[in-house]
Amino acid sequence: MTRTVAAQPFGYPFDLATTALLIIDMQRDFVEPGGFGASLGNDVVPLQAIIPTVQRVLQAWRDAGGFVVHTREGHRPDLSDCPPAKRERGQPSLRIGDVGPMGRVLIRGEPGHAIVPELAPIDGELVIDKPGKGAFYATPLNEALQAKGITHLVVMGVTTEVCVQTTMREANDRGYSCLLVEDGTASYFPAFKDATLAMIRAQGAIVGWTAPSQALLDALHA
Ligand code: TIU
Repeated sequence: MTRTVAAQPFGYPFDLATTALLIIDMQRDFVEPGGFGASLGNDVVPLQAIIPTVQRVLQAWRDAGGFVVHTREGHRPDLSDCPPAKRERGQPSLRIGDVGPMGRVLIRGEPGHAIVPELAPIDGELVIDKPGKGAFYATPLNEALQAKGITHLVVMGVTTEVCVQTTMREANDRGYSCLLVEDGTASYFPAFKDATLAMIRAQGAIVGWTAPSQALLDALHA
């Protein structure tokens, strides 16, 4: 059954059986004080604010029987998958691998690396650990989606212009049709979020579509 979301720049048609809900990096390291995002000098409040919306969409998607994928940005404890250029970038108060209030920053298995409890994955959902900003780089994501016959991705998460946009561009080049949930994504920089939404849907959905969560929920319940 094909459903259509009232989206921009025009309707987004999808079939639940061939669409995955992709939730990007809703980890404590990005949305809580003392994590990676805060160490870069950012205010995490705008990111925390989307948790209830992401939770509402996630619950509706689960109730409808849709496939869910969560991603986590992070590195192995020995940092062998962290390019020195990434670790050395900027002048953070804590670098990747340093010990902070939520354990070693952006390291797999540490408390800060975990997805926030409100959005914790459940049995049957795929969790992809990624060393980069894009979820397709150096991960088994594409193969896992192909094996399930997934052609469409509904995307939420943080941050809009970094890991979300990078992942949507990677997905678009691999042939996936992507919808970004406007109030299910956030940036430390509101202007960057607005610009990203505009550039994604420009030129006739050159990267993908955008829609408010209510439009997606309406299509799911139709
Ligand atoms: N810094 C920033 O905006 N984002 C990241 O480093 N990672 C993600 O977006 N997940």
